[in-house]
Amino acid sequence: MAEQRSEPGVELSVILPTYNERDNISALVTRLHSCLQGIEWEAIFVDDDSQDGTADRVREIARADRRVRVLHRVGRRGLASACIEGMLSSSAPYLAVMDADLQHDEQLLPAMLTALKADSLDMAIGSRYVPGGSTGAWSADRAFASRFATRLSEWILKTPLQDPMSGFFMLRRDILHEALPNLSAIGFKILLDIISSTKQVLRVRELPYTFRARQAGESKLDSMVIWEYLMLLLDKSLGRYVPVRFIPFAMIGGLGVFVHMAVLWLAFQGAGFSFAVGQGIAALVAMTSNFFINNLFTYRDRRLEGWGLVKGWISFSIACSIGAISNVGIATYLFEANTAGWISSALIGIVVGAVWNYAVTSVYTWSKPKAA
Ligand SMILES: Nc1nc2c(ncn2[C@@H]2O[C@H](COP(=O)(O)OP(=O)(O)OP(=O)(O)O)[C@@H](O)[C@H]2O)c(=O)[nH]1
Ligand SMILES: [Mg+2]
Repeated sequence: MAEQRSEPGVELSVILPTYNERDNISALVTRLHSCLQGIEWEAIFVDDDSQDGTADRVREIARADRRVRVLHRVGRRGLASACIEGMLSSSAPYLAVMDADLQHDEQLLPAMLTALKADSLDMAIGSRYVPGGSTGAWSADRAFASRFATRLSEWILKTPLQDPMSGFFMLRRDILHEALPNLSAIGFKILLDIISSTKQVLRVRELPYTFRARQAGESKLDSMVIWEYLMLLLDKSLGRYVPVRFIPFAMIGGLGVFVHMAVLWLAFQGAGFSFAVGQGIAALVAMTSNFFINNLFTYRDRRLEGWGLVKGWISFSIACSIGAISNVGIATYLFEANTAGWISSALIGIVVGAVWNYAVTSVYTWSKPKAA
């Protein structure tokens, strides 16, 4: 059979996560062309179904430029998971991750590649905190938040780094595959996730660059980024022992007890309802508020909306009612059979109820999104 290969494969894939970045795409591709001359590269945009037509814009460019393509994800959001999927869709031996909003200095890419090859490093990182680098025109608040988050990350880091929060880096493919089984894929901090997921301490070099100001489009950073960051730290430290979502789920459950007591007090003592009716109202209010808080925080990446929200609330209420009945039933059985004292009986009942609620609602209320 005739030899079919004609062109060399790609050496470097640049992964560019996008959410509403349409007006930055064209300038970014032009800049990549000018700084990556002499390198076999491709740009993989990973777009989470942006409303502004980012994916269409990339496809338009890709029709005239085979170095460019888009991975269009539907029904999912998340910077870290987008980067992972982008990297996995590539066959290149070297992988770079870079923001698509022109804030990262693309001119650093050739130096990163040279450093990886010449000095047999595992990873090269664009760093704002080594000499010569800078965060540019950041507000004092943002600079403080970034420094604080960096300090917190020392808790889980194996490789000491000046800028583990950077979203701009290049690595060898085998490092990604080594980290893959342990990745959390939560939130914004994909570099931190990778570095803390490999068994070995990585050989890393940080190269300085200045973080540019955003020209077009809007920042996606919001206060939820802090929550997702905490979830990542929890998953990396306790995820081995307990599913990370169980922790906020149980904390919100604890909060539900206070809501229950407050509503019971209002209904029973204040409004004069019978104890049984007061209990019913209190349980319903507590379950409902727990459902909404979990939907907002614990299952933020799978949050239910519209009709899904109503269906989710019904399945959550049914599951938690069964959980409450088994909680009381088990505690009563243990206590009456003299197996445990009243405190231990009650605590065992609570734990069984909480695990049941978590397990059932994670499968039925917030099931994993179906393939689109
Ligand atoms: N695919 C995907 N990309 C995202 C998501 N959130 C943010 N991005 C992209 O990730 C990159 C970084 O997000 P930014 O909002 O710019 O975050 P930042 O650079 O830390 O913050 P600013 O300095 O305020 O811009 C940008 O290219 C975004 O379009 C997401 O949920 N999914
Ligand atoms: Mg940005």
